[in-house]
Amino acid sequence: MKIALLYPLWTEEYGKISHFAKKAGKWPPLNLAYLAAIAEKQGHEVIIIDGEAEGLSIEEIVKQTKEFNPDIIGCTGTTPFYHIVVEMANALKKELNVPIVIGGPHITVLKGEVFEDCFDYAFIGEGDNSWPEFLEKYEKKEDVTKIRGMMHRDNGEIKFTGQAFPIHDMDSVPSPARHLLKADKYNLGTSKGMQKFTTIMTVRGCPFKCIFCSTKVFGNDTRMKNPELVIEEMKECIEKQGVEHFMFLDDTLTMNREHMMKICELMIKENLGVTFEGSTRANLIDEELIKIMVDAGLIRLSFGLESVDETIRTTMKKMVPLESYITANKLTNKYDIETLNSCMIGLPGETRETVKKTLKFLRESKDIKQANISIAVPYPGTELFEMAKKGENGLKLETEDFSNYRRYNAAVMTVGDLSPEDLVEIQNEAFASIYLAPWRWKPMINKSGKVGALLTFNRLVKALKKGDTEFITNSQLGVVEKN
Ligand code: B12
Ligand code: SF4
Repeated sequence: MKIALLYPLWTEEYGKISHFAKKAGKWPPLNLAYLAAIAEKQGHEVIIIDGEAEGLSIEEIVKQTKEFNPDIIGCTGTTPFYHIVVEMANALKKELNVPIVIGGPHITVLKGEVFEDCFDYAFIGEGDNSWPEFLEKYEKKEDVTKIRGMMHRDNGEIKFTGQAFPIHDMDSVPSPARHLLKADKYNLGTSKGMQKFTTIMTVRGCPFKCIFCSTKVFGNDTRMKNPELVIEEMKECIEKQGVEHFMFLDDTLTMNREHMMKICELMIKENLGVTFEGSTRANLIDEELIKIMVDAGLIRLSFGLESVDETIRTTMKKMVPLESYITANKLTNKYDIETLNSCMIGLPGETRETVKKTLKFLRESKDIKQANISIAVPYPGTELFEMAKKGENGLKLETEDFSNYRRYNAAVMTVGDLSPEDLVEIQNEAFASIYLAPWRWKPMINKSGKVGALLTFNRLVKALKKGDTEFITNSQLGVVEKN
């Protein structure tokens, strides 16, 4: 059969700040590449159209899909951009009479609520077992309605066979079919300049339970890919796609210390000569581990710091002591690793005072060289969503229009006295406040480019024009005048 896997352009939705989003957006759609590999293994002919990477409109995606003339169309979607996938599927339905199937985090959580008519089948949870079974049965014209992990309609009634069982043997999942992607489209700014990069996943699942996190596809059970196979996958990316930098997508990169150690040892032994980065918890690193990771090519590490307020920290259940961030950043600085500390405003208990506390901490902690501020979003299926819906902890859910469920320039909850508009304004000022520190400019320009730097400057000008710089101190403004 011929299978078209489609990923629409989504960063345009960010309007003026779409440049930032685009920088983050040109990432390979790894899920589609996994599904493509499974389908190719069964002998099907597959294409992936990455509308985001190639800047394609929905009309253009429809045109290219028609030219390919597929037997099945597959798409994926996260919460805030699901409406674009629906728009694309509706446009395809008008032109092509083939089943359109959907999977991914949004439908996995909301199931029947978002199983729009434009979709014929939906995959709930991990697709690695249900997708090949579906393809095989569909091709043989056998019954596909009993396959575990799927939804379909029976005389207009939605039927669901239960969430797919998680894959236990990660080694049985074929490596993503990256050869179907245009490798030169995927570049990422790092301290080494723009690098050809790809994403890679060596562990699925996360045992932690942060209230804002939407890890509903992979769940709490962690499963690891054999390090030898990880290295094989990396080698293929280097040899066939010229990949220079790897972004590890594991939820917590150093969750299993021995596993990471082994991967790094093999990277060194095989002399891969690439760089890599990932995200982890500040209390899950130590010097021995960091040293070997650096020897293997680690150049950037991200931590989720979120807030410094202890009450907020307890409520969000992150369970990483605040002191760990100082120790961890000191350590990563020692090894010259660019370190990003992600903070969040608008968690339960947030007030203007708690935001100021977080910003003060970031201003005064010289060890924290790079930070980022997003707005807490209550993704459906999270504990935060339930709290906001029930009006607990001073939260009020203002909308269930999921297209606003982004982390930048949009907020959907009132948090105590802070309205969604207040949170967007505070995010602007907080960004400006963080990036007024000159030692943060270089890493920021590396990551976002000169246009990104101008946009951050623009945030500051906007804040100053308003004549309200509550979150920017006078001494910081002095820095602006001098520069
Ligand atoms: C890399 C990543 C990104 C990259 C995107 C890269 C890309 N092109 O795909 C970037 C940085 C751009 C990004 C942005 C955002 N992300 Co993000 N991201 C991730 C991350 C870390 C890995 C995604 C991934 O590749 N996973 C591996 C694949 C294999 O998993 P998967 O997509 O779930 O696919 C499996 C199944 O869902 C299923 N499946 C999926 N699609 C389909 C389709 C078919 C036809 C079938 C059969 C099966 C199937 O089969 C797959 C294999 O089992 C996840 C966390 C995670 N652990 O997954 C968050 C995650 C997906 N992101 C999330 C969010 C919230 C966002 C943003 C909204 C953040 C923001 N800026 O506001 C944006 C949205 C971007 C978008 N277009 O949707 C949430 C999604 C929550 C939700 N309810 O939708 C996640 C789950 C993080 C979290 N724990 O909260 N993200
Ligand atoms: S935020 Fe990170 S550590 Fe917390 S549950 Fe999600 S993936 Fe796990």
